[in-house]
Amino acid sequence: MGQSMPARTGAQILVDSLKIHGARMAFGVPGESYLAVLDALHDARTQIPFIICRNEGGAANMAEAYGKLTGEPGLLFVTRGPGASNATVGLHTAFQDSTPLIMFIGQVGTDFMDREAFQEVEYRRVYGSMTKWVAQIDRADRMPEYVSRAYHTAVSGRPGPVVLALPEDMLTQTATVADAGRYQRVAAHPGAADLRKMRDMLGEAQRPLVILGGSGWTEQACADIRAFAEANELPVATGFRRANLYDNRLPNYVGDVGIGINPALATRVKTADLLLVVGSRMGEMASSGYTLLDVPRPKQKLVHVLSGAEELGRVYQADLPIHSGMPELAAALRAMTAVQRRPWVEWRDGARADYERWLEPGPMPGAVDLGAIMVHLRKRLPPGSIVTNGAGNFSGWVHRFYQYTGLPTELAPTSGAMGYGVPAAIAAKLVHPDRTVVAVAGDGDFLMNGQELATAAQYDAKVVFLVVNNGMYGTIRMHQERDYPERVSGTMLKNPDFAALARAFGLHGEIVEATKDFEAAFERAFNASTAALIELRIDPDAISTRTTLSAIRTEALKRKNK
Ligand SMILES: Cc1ncc(C[n+]2csc(CCOP(=O)(O)OP(=O)(O)O)c2C)c(N)n1
Ligand SMILES: [Mg+2]
Repeated sequence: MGQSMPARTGAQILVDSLKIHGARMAFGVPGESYLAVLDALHDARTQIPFIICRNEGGAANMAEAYGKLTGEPGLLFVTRGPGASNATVGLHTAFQDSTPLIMFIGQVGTDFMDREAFQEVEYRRVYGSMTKWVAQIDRADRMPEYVSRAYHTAVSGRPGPVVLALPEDMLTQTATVADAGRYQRVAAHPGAADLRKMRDMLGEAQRPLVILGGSGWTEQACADIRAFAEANELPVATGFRRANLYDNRLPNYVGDVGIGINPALATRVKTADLLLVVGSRMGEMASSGYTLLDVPRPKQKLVHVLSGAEELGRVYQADLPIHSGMPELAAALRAMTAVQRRPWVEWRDGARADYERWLEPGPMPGAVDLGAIMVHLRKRLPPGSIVTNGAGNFSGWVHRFYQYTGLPTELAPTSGAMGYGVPAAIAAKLVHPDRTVVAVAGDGDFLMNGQELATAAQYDAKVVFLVVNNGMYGTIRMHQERDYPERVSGTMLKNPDFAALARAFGLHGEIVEATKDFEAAFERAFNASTAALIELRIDPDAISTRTTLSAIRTEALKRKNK
């Protein structure tokens, strides 16, 4: 058998391994350091198209979005030093968002290694704190082993990013070696005693609340959780930027526990007597700065389910910690007999009523009302549409007023990274060509990866980009006016004409300066033969869904002069 096996280069063994593990596309920016991989990808171009990007930061965000969309590792290829450095933002997001991703770096050859040769970096040190594993593959014959371990590491337990460095000479070395099999995700299952105890706790509760979050979910797992929640008539909330884990239109969905949480929901989280937290770490953003649950011992009874054992007990001491994958837990909950006594139906309906009130936008200064635009998109976008965003105050309108219709319809960085929404939307359109994809970006946020409009044009990814232009880094300005009123520093922006910019990339572009013009502009963008961009010129005073910049400034001045 071994005799008939052909010798292959390290690069060919790598690409063959990726095919075996089910790769459907890869993202990156080329480098002379991994020409042999590019050559092997040439042979595999129908199975694994290589999506070339304009900055590794864009490519890394696309790979991260691919991981979020599919549950399989997003693949990223970058060159050494400069390329790898640009990609870091995507690794950080994959780490914080628990998204499976594998980054391959074309590394300096072993002949020059450790001399600080051209663009040489020691990746184990650089990426040690924001990846699950970093390694360098020094022998072509160990390629199947390393790639298999990378896939297993990225998807198992708490998912996350992995980095593999590929010395240039190893990629052209030949070896005769058997391929590994396809990877298998390894997950813990909830024990029978855990499930009995959980059901007993539910049976004793008066005011229970389910909070869904984290990664590792599948459409089936979401359907199973829904069946469990409906059978037990439970209210369901979602974590920060995880609102698509539950169809927001369902009558037992009660909102998300993100930044700018509905105060009524915050009160309910605090006064619940049982929290079933499934998948969410209840990190700083989901816990309103660790105020919703006491650290380390919450007042509420807590059932905490996480896929990584090392995360259980890290911040919160749960009454019942359960180590389980999300699909495994959800299937067990669906199979569980519903509790008979359910004194919380009124509590659930009250929570839903709080949410529905929160969904109604109030007045907003200026001629373009983002709340009204989100309400329009809620009605206009077909179910299953994917809405992406990066970081900035503009995202507050999306998270509060748009309704996500189930997994996977939301791509947003829990890491709070600006520049995410544009590349994530392009990846979404490539993975799901039949779905409508809308990216919402701030003016600051957009230009962090706006160069990827070229990628949208090149691959004909028909995304509708909405750029919310308030002429500033609004989030920072908001904090600035609160702490240093009337001392604007480092937060004002002079912007390009975004619509003209889109047209320069060969896309459709237009500007909306009044709410009433949005509907027609959106139809033109939606029906355009290319991707399209709409710049929304909003009033800088409209700083959030709840307050204005001038109100914040006045408050701060009053405090200061007291
Ligand atoms: C990559 C990155 N750099 C800086 C920040 C800090 N930051 C958070 S929000 C923000 C401003 C966002 O501005 P914009 O996109 O225009 O949205 P706005 O708040 O004005 O709606 C900045 C600079 C960040 N979160 N991510
Ligand atoms: Mg802005």
